[in-house]
Amino acid sequence: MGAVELTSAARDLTTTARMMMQAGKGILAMDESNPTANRRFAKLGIPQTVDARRAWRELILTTPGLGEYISSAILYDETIRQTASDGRPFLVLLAKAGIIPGIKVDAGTKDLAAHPGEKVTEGLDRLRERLTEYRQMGARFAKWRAVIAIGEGIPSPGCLLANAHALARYAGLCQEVGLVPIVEPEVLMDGGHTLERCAEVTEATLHVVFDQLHAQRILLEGIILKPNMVLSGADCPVQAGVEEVADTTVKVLLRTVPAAVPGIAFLSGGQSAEMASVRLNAMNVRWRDKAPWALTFSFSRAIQQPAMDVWKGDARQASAAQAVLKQRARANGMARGGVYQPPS
Ligand code: 5MM
Repeated sequence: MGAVELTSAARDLTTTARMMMQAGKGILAMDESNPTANRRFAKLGIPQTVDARRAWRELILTTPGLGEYISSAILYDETIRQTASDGRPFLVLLAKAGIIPGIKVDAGTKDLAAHPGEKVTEGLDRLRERLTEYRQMGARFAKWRAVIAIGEGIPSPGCLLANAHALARYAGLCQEVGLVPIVEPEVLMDGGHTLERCAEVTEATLHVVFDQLHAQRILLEGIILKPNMVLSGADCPVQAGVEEVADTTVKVLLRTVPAAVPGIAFLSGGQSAEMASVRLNAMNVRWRDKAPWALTFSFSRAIQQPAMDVWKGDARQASAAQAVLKQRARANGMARGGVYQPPS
């Protein structure tokens, strides 16, 4: 067990984590790797180029008032080094908006040997050096995503352990250099499984993750957890209602996530933007007084997609797209406080 009194380095981590979890705000994930960003562009006929990716990220970062609802933004290696068309570095735009910069540092998923249908996230090689560089550039936190699929006989214990161990090793290296690790074990919503099966797998996953975080001596006060919501599989014929999703998700988290963790910031995982907001709102309405941690968002698609559908790579649509982006950020900021009113 770590010392109960925090060192000053540990206090810095906890301060950053608490700032990321401030009331009425959440985290914007804009850390899509190039293949993912290109895939989303291709669907809308947007050129899959560095310039188009830069223009999209500039549109996001110059959205007026974004910092009213966004505490922090997760960047990608290409993005953290980019500048706006007027020459200002993206990191300067973020500072101007009062948004804390962070960086995705995993190197993506690969097939896990001897485990058909399962993945393991790579990226531990040279991670210490990469984290040090990002810290020097101004990043204050990092993100690593593990992916757990639900299927016949999966996830296996070997897959859960391999992914949780990597998450914990990453978290330790982050805290060593003063970066708050966002720990993201994503149980995928793909498949025909029930809500109960998702709850069972999410609970098993989080148990192993926190066991490994403990084994690697991670300061829990200095991490943010980024889990999936507990949902019916996308192809399940019976889709759980909003309150059932909210209650099941929080009950699973209460069983697995220590109260020392300052905040939980959900991924959207392919839900519609509106459902992601409504479900987060329900969690805060129903559990705000009982949950020991902040419950907020760290959405990518559920914030960006409606705006990208308006933009479609056309500069003339930039202002309209920014208005939609701000609307989604505001909806989620409200949901963070349990005061979101969906449009009637
Ligand atoms: C699950 O993906 C994360 C949250 O995004 P959604 O809210 O859209 O589910 C997201 O941060 C993701 O980890 C990044 O976009 C990076 O993904 P790739 O697949 O490009 O590594």
